[in-house]
Amino acid sequence: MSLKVIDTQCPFCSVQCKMQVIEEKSSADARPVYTVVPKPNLASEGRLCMKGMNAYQHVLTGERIRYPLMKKEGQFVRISWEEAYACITSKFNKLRDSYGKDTIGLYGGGSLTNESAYLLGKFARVALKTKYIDYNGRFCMSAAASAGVKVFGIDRGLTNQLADIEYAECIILAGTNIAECQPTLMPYFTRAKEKGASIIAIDPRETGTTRIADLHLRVKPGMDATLANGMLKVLVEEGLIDQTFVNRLTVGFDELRTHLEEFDLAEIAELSGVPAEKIRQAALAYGKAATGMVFTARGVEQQTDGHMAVRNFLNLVLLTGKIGKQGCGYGAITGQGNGQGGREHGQKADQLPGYRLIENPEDRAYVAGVWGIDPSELPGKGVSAYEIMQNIHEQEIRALFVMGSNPLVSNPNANFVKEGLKKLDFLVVADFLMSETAQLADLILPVTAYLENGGTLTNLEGRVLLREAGMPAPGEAKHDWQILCELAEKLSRGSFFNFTEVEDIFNELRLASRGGTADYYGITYERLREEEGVYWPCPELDHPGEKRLFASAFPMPGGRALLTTVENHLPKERVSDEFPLYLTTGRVLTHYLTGVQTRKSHSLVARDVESFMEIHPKTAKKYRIEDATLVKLESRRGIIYVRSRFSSDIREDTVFVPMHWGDSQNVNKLTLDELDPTCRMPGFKVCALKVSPLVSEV
Ligand SMILES: Nc1nc2c(c(=O)[nH]1)N[C@H]1C(S)=C(S)[C@@H](COP(=O)(O)OP(=O)(O)OC[C@H]3O[C@@H](n4cnc5c(=O)[nH]c(N)nc54)[C@H](O)[C@@H]3O)O[C@H]1N2
Ligand SMILES: Nc1nc2c(c(=O)[nH]1)N[C@H]1C(S)=C(S)[C@@H](COP(=O)(O)OP(=O)(O)OC[C@H]3O[C@@H](n4cnc5c(=O)[nH]c(N)nc54)[C@H](O)[C@@H]3O)O[C@H]1N2
Ligand code: SF4
Ligand SMILES: [Mo]
Repeated sequence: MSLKVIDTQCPFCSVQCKMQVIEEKSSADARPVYTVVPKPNLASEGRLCMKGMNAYQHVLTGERIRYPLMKKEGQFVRISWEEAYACITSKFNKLRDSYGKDTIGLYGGGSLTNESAYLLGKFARVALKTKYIDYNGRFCMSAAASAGVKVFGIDRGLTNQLADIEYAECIILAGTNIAECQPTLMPYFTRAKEKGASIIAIDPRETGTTRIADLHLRVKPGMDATLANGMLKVLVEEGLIDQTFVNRLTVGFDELRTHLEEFDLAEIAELSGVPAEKIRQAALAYGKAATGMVFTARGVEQQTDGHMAVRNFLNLVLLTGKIGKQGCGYGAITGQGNGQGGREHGQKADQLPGYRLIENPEDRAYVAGVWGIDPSELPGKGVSAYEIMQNIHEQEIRALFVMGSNPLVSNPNANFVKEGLKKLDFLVVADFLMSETAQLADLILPVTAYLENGGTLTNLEGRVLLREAGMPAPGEAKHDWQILCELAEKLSRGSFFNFTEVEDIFNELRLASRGGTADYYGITYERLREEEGVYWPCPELDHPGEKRLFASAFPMPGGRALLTTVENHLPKERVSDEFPLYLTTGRVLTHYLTGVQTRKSHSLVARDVESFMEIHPKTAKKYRIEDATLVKLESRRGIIYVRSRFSSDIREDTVFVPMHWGDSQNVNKLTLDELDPTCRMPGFKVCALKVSPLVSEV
């Protein structure tokens, strides 16, 4: 019998729970049996959720892509890496000769390690010299990240450690479903509750998270900024302001106070769908508590006013001075495994490593210096993820290189996106499973998965963690970073990508981020192996890493954070006689994002095999819909078919559908492609919908 123990961390969400995968074989040629055990660590404290427990299944499945595949007459056929690289270079060169450098677009993801994300950004700017690069984090973190930068001067998911949560006397959970999306964090909140904390949840429906709340504000989809205006108004009127903190560490209070005077609480109640008395109760509970924390996630952020909505929640934090000390702070609950690091090192259209800005001359000069190029060679900023899809439609972009995302299922208005992707002259997808987007590709490059691919990832606390590789690559799969280095060589830019070890890339990233906002300079692989992760910013080798931000001031002019006046914004698409219901979208416990990985796991599929629509029984009755039957959902952009699931816990004007399925159950065929004006986040969480029973026509 042989036994192999692989120390790793879960590939899914931002908690990055540490775990061990144990491979047992009764004889040399017997089929291995796998067991997963959690490993104690500072974030999950040794817990694993159902997805982590089963995360070996999709990696060890027979459905892995093992060889480069090229589409010939509609079928994928195996080719060699040499052929694959030759095809890419010849297509890219031809297209660039005809249409210019910006004809190639790159599209990355928040599952990539810091090293691969960094290298993808560098590959775009140095190997291809295109301005068009963006990533799926645009749909995930952009509202909270842009709000954090504007208000605090820095964006890091949580401003403090998870360990601080139990010291909060009042916790606001706005548009976050931790029970299903970061389940191993729930005990932090239940522990706070046991110590007497009151919890306020803001969500249009009841979830495992709202169930632990003392007060649940069942907000109308898209009306969080308005609701927050109501709470702010109560705080000011009741004098629950930390005036010393406001005077010393913020700007904009007088404007905010005057702005709030214009609002009427009854009107806010009407607009937001939350009774005035409940708004008051929530404001009083948070305002009167000695300590408190506010968390937001995609419910508040994936809106066409997501940036401003988050800023209004930050107003709550700042007016009450509840930040920078134990039991106080703000958290944008990061989503993907490396959602945090993936947004710091240059795969976003306007960013260079370390959160430097591509349009800032000093930042350009610094990074160009590290990369050994002239700053004038760096392109300017490109456009956001969905705008890349729009440019593809207009054939401004004719080739797309996707690494670590499934844009066909995760972009809004999926029918439009599919039409565009089909217009491309050349689509390359680097993945380890056959995603819906990969099916449309001309060329698929097989990559290694988390068990085989080492590198660093930064969890939701801003803690950088090292994940070591534990298995050999299957078939001819290569690491993402390896592909980028080899391709750069073929494009005659190999001297800038001369890396043989992933650690060498990290060491260059450390330099490139040095002195930037997300400064990783003091973090080394050696430290990561010795310590249980290191928080950024960490500017020097002997720096412990910043566990709690803003203890004395904000990295803003005069050390002061910015208060914001926010209007009562309405969703971009309103209900009508034809489309009478609101559709909101999100997640369930068992599946992850577009489901490419979790739909390959038999244990997870056994729990949720298909999509569904959560609907209030009263609403269902109105539209002649029975429980557990197939229904047709239609918006102004598309149609999907899912099974109904009755729940008296959802608002009667709202229907919820998860995002984890493709094709005829791809909820993004319905969603609206209006973008937030500041951060370009789509409004995934509201559009107008029509529901009808699916009856066969005889
Ligand atoms: N099981 C599981 N876990 C995951 C993921 C997954 O796919 N599956 N994905 C990971 C990723 S990348 C992310 S970004 C996170 C996402 O984590 P969350 O943001 O917590 O997840 P969502 O389900 O998208 O949305 C959260 C809640 O917002 C509510 N909501 C909808 N509309 C509104 C609104 O207008 N206002 C308010 N206040 N709430 C609203 C929904 O009902 C839902 O309960 O989860 C991470 N963890
Ligand atoms: N309607 C609606 N739409 C949404 C959302 C919503 O709440 N509602 N949420 C949005 C959010 S928050 C997010 S984060 C996006 C996510 O959207 P996507 O990025 O499209 O989601 P994933 O399913 O994670 O796709 C990742 C793909 O990369 C592959 N992959 C995983 N790890 C690696 C790796 O290390 N290297 C490479 N090369 N490939 C890898 C996987 O097999 C998978 O095919 O969806 C967004 N779309
Ligand atoms: S999905 Fe998230 S909470 Fe669950 S085991 Fe993985 S990292 Fe931990
Ligand atoms: Mo996300």
